[in-house]
Amino acid sequence: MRIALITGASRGIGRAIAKKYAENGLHCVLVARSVKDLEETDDIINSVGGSATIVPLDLMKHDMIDSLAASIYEKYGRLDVLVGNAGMLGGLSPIAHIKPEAWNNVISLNLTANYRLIRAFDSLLRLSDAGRAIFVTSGITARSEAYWGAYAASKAALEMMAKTYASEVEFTKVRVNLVSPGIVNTAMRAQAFPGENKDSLANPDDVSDIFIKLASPEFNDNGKIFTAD
Ligand code: NJP
Repeated sequence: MRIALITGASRGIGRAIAKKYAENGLHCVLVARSVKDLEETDDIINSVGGSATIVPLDLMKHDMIDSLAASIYEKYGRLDVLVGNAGMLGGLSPIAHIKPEAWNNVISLNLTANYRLIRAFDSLLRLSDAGRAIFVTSGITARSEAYWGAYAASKAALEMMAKTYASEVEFTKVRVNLVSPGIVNTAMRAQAFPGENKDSLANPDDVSDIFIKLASPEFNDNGKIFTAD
C-alpha cells in the first residue's frame, strides 16, 4: 500500500485530496492542528473504506517536522507521496502595512514549512519505488495584485523552491510538481472574499483528481505547475 502524507488535511482542499487518495487505496497520514477536524477527515476516509493516521501538528513548529519524518521512517521505512498543501492567507493589506509577525507567519507556513518537509522527507521519498512530492501553489503568482503581497510572495518562492528540488532529483525515481487549484470554496477563500456567492465556486472534491494523477508511479513529468481542471 502506498503511503501518502497530506498537510492541511483537516478541511478544505487537503481533506478532499486525502479522501481521493483513500478511495484509490493509499494510506493517508493526515497533518494539521485541529484534532477534531482531523478526526472528521478520518471518519470520511473510513466511510469510503480507506485508512488513515492522524498527526496533530503545528507546521510552524518546524523541528516537529523532523520528528514526524523519523516516526514515518520507523513505521514504513519510506514515504511514497508528500503533499504540501497547508497554507494561510494572512491579512490582505498594503505591503507597507503588514505587521512583521503576520509576514513571518505567512512565510513560515507557506514557504519554510515546505522547505522543512523537503529537508526531512527527501531521503524517505528516495527510498520509495516512485516518490512523488506535490506542492499547492496559487494563480496569484501570475499576477501582481494589490494587497496580496505576503501570500503571493510566499507562493512564488514556493514554486521556485519546488522547481529547484525537481531539478535536483531529476535522475532519481522522485518526481516533484505543483498544483494551482483555482478558485475553491474553502475557509481560506471565504476569508479573502467574505461576501461572495459560493454557489458558482468549485468544491474541494472537484479539484482532487489532479492530485491522484501526480501521485501515480506512472506519472513522470517533473518540475511543472498543473491546474486542477
Ligand atoms: O484552505 P483552508 P484551502 N500547521 O483554510 C491547515 C491553496 N489555494 O483548503 O491547522 C498545520 O480550508 C489547516 O488546518 P488547521 C492555499 O494557499 C487555495 O483553501 O487544523 N496545518 C487546514 O487544514 C493552500 O495552500 C485556493 O487549522 C495548518 C489547511 O491548512 C491550499 O490551497 C486558491 C496550519 C488550510 O485549509 C489549501 O487551502 C488557490 C499550521 N500552522 C490556492 N495552518 C482556494 N481555496 O480558492 C493552517 O489559488 N493549517
